[in-house]
Amino acid sequence: MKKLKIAYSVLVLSGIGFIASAQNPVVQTNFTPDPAPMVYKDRVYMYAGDDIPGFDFYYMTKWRVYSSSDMANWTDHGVPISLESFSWARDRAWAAQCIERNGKFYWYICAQTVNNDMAIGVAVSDSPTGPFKDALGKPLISNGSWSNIDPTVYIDDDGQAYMYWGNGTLFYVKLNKDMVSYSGEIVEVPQSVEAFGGLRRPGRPEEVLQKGEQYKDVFVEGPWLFKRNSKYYLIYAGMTKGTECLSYSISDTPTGPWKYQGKIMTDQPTNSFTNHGGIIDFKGKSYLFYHTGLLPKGGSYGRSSAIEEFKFNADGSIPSIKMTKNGVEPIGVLNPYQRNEAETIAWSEKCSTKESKAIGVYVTDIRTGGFIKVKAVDFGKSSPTEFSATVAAGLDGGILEVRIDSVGGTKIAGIDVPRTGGWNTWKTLTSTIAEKVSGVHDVYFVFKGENITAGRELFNFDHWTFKK
Ligand code: FUB
Repeated sequence: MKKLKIAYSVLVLSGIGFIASAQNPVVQTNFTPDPAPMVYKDRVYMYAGDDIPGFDFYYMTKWRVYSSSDMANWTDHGVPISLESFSWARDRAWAAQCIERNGKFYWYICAQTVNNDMAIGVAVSDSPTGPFKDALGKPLISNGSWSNIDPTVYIDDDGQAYMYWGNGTLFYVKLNKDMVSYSGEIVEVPQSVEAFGGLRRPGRPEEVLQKGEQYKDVFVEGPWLFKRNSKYYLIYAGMTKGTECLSYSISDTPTGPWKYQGKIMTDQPTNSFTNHGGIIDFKGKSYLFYHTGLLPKGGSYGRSSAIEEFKFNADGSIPSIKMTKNGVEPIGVLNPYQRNEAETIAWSEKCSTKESKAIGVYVTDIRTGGFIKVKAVDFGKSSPTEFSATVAAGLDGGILEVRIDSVGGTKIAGIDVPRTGGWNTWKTLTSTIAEKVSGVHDVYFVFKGENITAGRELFNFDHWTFKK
């Protein structure tokens, strides 16, 4: 048994170099393609899809929400909407975006209809995390076209809302103030060299390049509209050497004419054919959200959200942005003396999340060798005296250790989780603080079982707190 324990520590410690700094992909418990960030009050909400790898197409049935106040620790709010939420939708829960107007939240989605075409719908809620309800009971945009995907909505300073969308062809329409109907015609924005850098070559996919030809750019899909210093920016998935890139165009009006500006993110190791982006400013910094296929077991049909901080150039142009593993640094601290959800995570391994009607989202599928890292936890000047965690175990349970600064770092508390009477029979268990801790630290909740080779599910974990 002793030998086994030593082998385990070496295994864990050897992984620290990568683990300690990684922030991308942002979510490790699920696949999260097509991220759409929204700033509301002092938090960023990230709306994403849900790739189900193992199929040879984008088979997706639901949409997820996460939020963060510091850009590093992301809280999982579960699955507020799915294909089942829209009676007219039968398949392909593809890219979506949620925006707020007058205290209501409008989540624009696209999905395949019973006629096998794609349509855009909208769900509404009083809260950014739901519950959401299909606002119309039918699509907002449905006209038999396969191009009705990837809606993005922007409300201009004069209150006029615009919705852009498209695949291969870009469209827009003016939304009414109710945000669930539109006025005027749907306008098609012509593909042109001036607007999007290149032309779609008829009858030939862009990735097939003839000898001596140069790759051009083109609007492919995934538009994202925003305004900065009186210029309108349209970022979108363009085309590079055989995969999508992120490109952008600008205009003096929200309806164009658009002027192509170049590629933002291109020719980088991504392991995914598609990319899909969104840009926000939050607490004085600018962030690009995008996706890659870089999560283990990921790929073109298993994509995950990632984030990079960047600075606009002095002339307002967007620099070329690199995909990184390190992602972004926290821009705030986490208070350990409040109730914290176990599903508030900066990085995790060997666990996943689930939701129940009774308690909402919780961490499940916890295995030996797994952990949850929470970044920049501020213990203050004096040490806490107690740690408590709310857990449930249908079988033997396991050990929940609290360590600081690394998976093998100083252990400050530990809880032996017994069989609680069921996987949803929750018990709050307390540990005294073994080693005093103060100041700001990364906290690791490390999961261990008695028999480390068994790899069985240990316990479920809902929330935690420290007490002084
Ligand atoms: O996620 C399915 C589709 O792939 C999206 O709608 C596109 O933007 C591309 O990312």
